[in-house]
Amino acid sequence: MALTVAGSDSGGGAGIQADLKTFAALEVYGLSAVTAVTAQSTSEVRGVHFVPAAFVKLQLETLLDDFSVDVLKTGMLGDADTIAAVGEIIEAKNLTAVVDPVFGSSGGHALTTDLVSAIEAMKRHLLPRAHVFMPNLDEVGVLLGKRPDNEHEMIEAARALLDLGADGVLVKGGHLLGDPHDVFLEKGGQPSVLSLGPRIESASTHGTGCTLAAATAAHLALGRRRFEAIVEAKRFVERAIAAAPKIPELGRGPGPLHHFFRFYPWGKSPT
Ligand code: PXL
Repeated sequence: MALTVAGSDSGGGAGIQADLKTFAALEVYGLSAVTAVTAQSTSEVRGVHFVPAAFVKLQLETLLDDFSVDVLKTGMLGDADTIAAVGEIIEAKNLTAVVDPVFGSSGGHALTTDLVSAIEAMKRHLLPRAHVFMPNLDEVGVLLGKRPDNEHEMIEAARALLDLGADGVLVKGGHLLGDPHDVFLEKGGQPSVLSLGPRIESASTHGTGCTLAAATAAHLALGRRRFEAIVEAKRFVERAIAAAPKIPELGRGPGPLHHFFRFYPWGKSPT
């Protein structure tokens, strides 16, 4: 069973919605604690309404008192108090955590109330409790003060994030030019460069980061080891991007992935 702690994307492509679709597509039962509600389409974020940290905590405690959660996944958390509360619960309940350190949308909209305190809280409370910490290059830049712009710098960044206390790190290099590759590093291990093949030219990339983290959490919940879980998750994302159609009905901005590609082609009812 997997539990996502993340924000709602009203457009259905990222956040809680992407996470629950991913869990379901990978046949893992999903729970959710909502940290924020966004008024969002593929082309814009018009507003964000944050859930107070105490109420996020109440959702988590309520769930954890009843369900057996294998893996917790975090996305948009909104503010330092929520980040600290989630970190404390991971510690208290000894949960396996996949942390996607979301600070803003890929369109550049802020998804935290105060960036400085959120960064500090992330480094103090959440990063040291992450089984897998998976920032993209911009998020590495925000956390470490320098955005990697080649593979060597990605490996250095992964080392720095392990030094800050993460147990395993995936630095996602999708925003570098050329074919995408990521760097994986875990405590006591050597860095691995992961690539899946040529970049898929697609306008359907909204929610890619959320989906990758959720798929990693799902594969961990299914019993895979960390490295295999990440490799399987990357495959899932690649196929979900490739299966997504770019049609006008799906909005003017970057479109959602097709999470259920294994079950039915886009647009066809499974019945
Ligand atoms: O991809 C980051 C992200 C996370 N969570 C929510 C979002 C977004 C990006 O749009 O809306 C709720």
